Amino acid sequence: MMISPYGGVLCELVVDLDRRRELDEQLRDLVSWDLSLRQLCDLELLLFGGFSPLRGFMTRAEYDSVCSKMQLLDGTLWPLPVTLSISADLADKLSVGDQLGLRDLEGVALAVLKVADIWQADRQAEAQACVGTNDPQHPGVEILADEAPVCVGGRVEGLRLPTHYDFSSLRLIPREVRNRFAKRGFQKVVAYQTCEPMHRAEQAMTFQASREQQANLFIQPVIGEASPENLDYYARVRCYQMLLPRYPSNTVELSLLPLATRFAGAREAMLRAIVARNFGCTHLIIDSKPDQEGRVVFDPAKDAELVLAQQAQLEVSLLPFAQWVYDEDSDTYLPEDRLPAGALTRRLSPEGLRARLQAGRKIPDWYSYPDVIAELTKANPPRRQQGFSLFFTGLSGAGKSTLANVVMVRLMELGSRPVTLLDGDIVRRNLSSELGFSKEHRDINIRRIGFVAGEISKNGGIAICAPIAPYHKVRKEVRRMVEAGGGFVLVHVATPLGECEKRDRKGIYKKARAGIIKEFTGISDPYQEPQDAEVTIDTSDQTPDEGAQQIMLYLEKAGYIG
Ligand code: PPS
Repeated sequence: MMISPYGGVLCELVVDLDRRRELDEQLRDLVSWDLSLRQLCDLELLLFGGFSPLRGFMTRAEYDSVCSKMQLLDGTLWPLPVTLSISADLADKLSVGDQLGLRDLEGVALAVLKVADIWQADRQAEAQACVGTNDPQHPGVEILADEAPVCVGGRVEGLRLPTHYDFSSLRLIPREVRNRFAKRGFQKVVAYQTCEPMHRAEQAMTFQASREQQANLFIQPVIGEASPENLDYYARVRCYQMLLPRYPSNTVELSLLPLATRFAGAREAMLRAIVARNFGCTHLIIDSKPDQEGRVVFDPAKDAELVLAQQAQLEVSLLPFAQWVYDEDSDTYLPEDRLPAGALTRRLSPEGLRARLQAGRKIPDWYSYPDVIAELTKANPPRRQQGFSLFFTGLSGAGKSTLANVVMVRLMELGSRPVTLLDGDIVRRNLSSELGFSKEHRDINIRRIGFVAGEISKNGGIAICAPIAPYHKVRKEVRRMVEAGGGFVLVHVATPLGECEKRDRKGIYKKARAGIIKEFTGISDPYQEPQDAEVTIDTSDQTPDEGAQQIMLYLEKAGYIG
């Protein structure tokens, strides 16, 4: 017998054709909400029953109960809130009992929510309860801080599942997966959920885990936040496909999981166990390797205890995750705790792998399979063949434009790639002429620069950007955008305020001190010093040529030029 869905029934929320016609008709007069990428993931999980027994987005009472007691209102164990944040403007237009259309990024109507509650989430308290910290640097806290506090809760009726044009044959819904398992006679199934490519170690570990449990294997790559424009994503999925023939035939299934990661440790593991169970799995292994940004979903040392205590209720066993390392003697991978004494081992960390790819160095055969290595190498050309963005940040008058111009000329002299200068003034004139200097407008300005820089980098060029960019969060967003298709180098032009003010070439500091210019960075508006700059230059004691040389040396050392 296959394991039952969590709560007994698979709650698929997509309605039949007649009801869909009715709702489509009503939708013309309904207010609607355009879902973010993360909200789209949550809705998809709800619609296809991945979050069974949930039938909609949570109300305040459900949210409070989940945060404080890890329970739904009927007492069912449920670890994490599933909420729908909306804008305050939209909330003002809604009342309890209304219907709200939910649309995807292109405006296609996917569902209708019957409003049962309009309420305010306490994201700080939620972070403390669910992620276990309020540290603003923690990825789980960062995600929650981005969510607007106003939420709408209520049951959802689905019109259709979101459309995916990428790897559509690998996007099985729980019902389809369960049917496949049934046809193949899979009863015990180990789910392996990962955000990273799989290599020999992961193959050995998943194979061994399923063999020990006398179970089959279900590889569920978590692809929630991977935008279809992210080149790595395609390579990653192709690598999973290449791995399948390395398992005995008829013992493994692969399907992509559109889950938005919450980085919530033990509670996240429980949520994933529920999702895995809804797909028909009895066991779960969560990859605990850090992702490209060093973020970890689950840390066995810290988080396993709480999950193990709840696994009887979840009816899904969490399998311990030992590190598997290459043993030279036996030419196999073994769990670290089962290595023979004095074994000669080899390891390559995710950072080590990335560094090798960036430098165009060989990936050793003992680490991965030849076709997987070829795929990764193709998707991650060495830095000298990639486009990149040089992103200067610093106060007005710090010397960003001067440095950017000198570096631009140096890179043009090299002639390796086309160079585009997106200086603060140029952008303000051409791309952002309607914007002022409020935080909101500055963030829009920087996102626009990031978008253009990302496109240039993705297509093999060099974008040199030189805005003030005073806020850390949006700088980080831009880094992510650009790194999806190229390199990103943050240069902090750290000339102190006193020096910038002393120079005051545009007379602008004087006006700011006199209050004629409001919200002026460094005087009446904040500048958040970057902690993640690749290069830091103080122009008070360096000529532009010396500063530019420092940047060129970094580019050479990091493998972008030379
Ligand atoms: S931001 O914050 O990144 O969007 O700013 P940016 O697009 O780089 O624009 C900065 C230039 O605009 C002039 N200016 C101001 N700067 C800061 N605060 C206020 N309120 C302001 N008003 C006008 C200023 O001359 C900046 O030019 P640079 O070249 O940096 O000196």
